[in-house]
Amino acid sequence: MTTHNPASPAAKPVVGVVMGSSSDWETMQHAVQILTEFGIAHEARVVSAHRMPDELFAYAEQASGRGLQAIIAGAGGAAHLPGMLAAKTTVPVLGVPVASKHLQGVDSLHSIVQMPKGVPVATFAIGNAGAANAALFAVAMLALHDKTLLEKLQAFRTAQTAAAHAMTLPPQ
Ligand code: RP5
Repeated sequence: MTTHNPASPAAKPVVGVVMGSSSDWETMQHAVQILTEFGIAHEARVVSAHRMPDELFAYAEQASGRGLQAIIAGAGGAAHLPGMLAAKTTVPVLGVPVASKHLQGVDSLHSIVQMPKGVPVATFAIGNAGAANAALFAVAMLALHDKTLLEKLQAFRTAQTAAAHAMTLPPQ
């Protein structure tokens, strides 16, 4: 298990970042970067749906009691991790489709987004943007009850808008 608690080493994680393989880290690190930037206590670990199903169930079953308020779950290919977590917990699950070698993540996207009615997974874009946006979404959820965090999120948006205003194109 890898934990990252920027707020304080003793802080209990409020967001869990899980992924099906260490090969997903290249994508999922973009979620962790955002959580770190916003000072959200979090943890990151590999929980493979197919290779360690018992740990997947245990993680989901313990999530609420451990204080997790969101789980960001990334997986590729037959990406069952987010859906199976959602089946076992009411903690909101944010799914990130990781790009796969043969089908470029369209398989991952379809696996995650096509949940049956009654067991939702909030599904984000394939790849790095999806991982970052899942984390930003978790920040927005937490900011509903945290004024300081809301101000940070608003400042992030303001800076992003300023950066877009400052964009230039090569001479035509
Ligand atoms: C999925 O299979 C993982 O989420 C990963 O995206 C994909 C490939 O895993 P590795 O073979 O790289 O471990 O379970």
